[in-house]
Amino acid sequence: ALISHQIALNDESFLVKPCKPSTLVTEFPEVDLSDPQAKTLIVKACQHFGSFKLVNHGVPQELVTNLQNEALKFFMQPQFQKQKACPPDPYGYGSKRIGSNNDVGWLEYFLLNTNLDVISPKSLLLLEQNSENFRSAVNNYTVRVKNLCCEVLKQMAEGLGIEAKNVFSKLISSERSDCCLRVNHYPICSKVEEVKTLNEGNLIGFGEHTDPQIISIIRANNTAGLEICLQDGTWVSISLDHASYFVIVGDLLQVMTNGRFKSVKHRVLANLCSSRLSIIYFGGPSLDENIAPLPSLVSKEEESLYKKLTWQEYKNAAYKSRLSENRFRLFEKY
Ligand code: GA4
Repeated sequence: ALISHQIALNDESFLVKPCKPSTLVTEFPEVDLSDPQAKTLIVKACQHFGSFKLVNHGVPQELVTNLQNEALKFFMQPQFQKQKACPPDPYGYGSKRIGSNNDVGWLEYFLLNTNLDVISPKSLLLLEQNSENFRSAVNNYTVRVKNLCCEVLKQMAEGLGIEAKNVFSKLISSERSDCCLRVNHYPICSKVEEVKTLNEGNLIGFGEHTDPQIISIIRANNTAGLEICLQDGTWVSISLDHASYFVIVGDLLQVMTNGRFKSVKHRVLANLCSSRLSIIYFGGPSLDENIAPLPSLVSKEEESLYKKLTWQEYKNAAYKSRLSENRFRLFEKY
């Protein structure tokens, strides 16, 4: 069980951002990675929902539990300890503020580069500030989740009928790939009750956004909170058991598949009853990688929907934008 400390409310009720309630969808694509049909199901889910649940993924529970425990120990520390790697640049420790454009949320988090070849000073500081156990928990987990990420990306390529089945995965396994690990801690929010009884909707833990990278692989300790936006604009909550992953298509994958896969808008609601800890691995290419629709996915009759940008160009622009902004305009041709 999680023991959660409370983020002091004080005059910070500006964090309370009511939003429309969501519906619960029980039928959501779940892919068993060991199923021979997996690649077909993955492609269907990415076209339709931009996301899917993943079971039988082969990542040992112990690696996840270790990282969760180390992360909790980190978050339980007094504020001044955690703030050694604060403010986030975007790497390091952050609390209530997301990005650099005044987005706020009911959470605290840390964000690290996972590729030691291109690691940032703030990521290093955060690793050094913690124990050897913390570092090995982070390292052991990221090695495995990166492999999983590559496996999923290979199945996507196969499912799309692309001959070179490593077109996507090679971007992640490249020496200078820009991958990162984020651990979000959503403390219990006592304001939730108040807002609910006023019937104003819910409180935002992490506001709506799409992920700019290629792919995101999420694991959470708590079933409630995560929601995705369907193509018709309705929000549905995703119930995740502690052993499943949730995979999200990022902006770059939408571009590379020329719009076949949808980079899905998602958000997290704050919770009244229990705190939430989520671990997200973001698979991104190296900064100088050119991203454009794959030629094999643009048939003669079909037009390429997006122009070419390097990940660095897109990332810089994305990090200057507001969380909920539609960043695709940068890739659009007209
Ligand atoms: C969303 C996905 C990842 O968490 C993240 C986020 C980043 C941040 O927290 O600094 C961003 C957000 C994310 C997209 C738009 C910009 C950048 C906050 C923000 C307002 C680490 C990422 O890569 O992009």
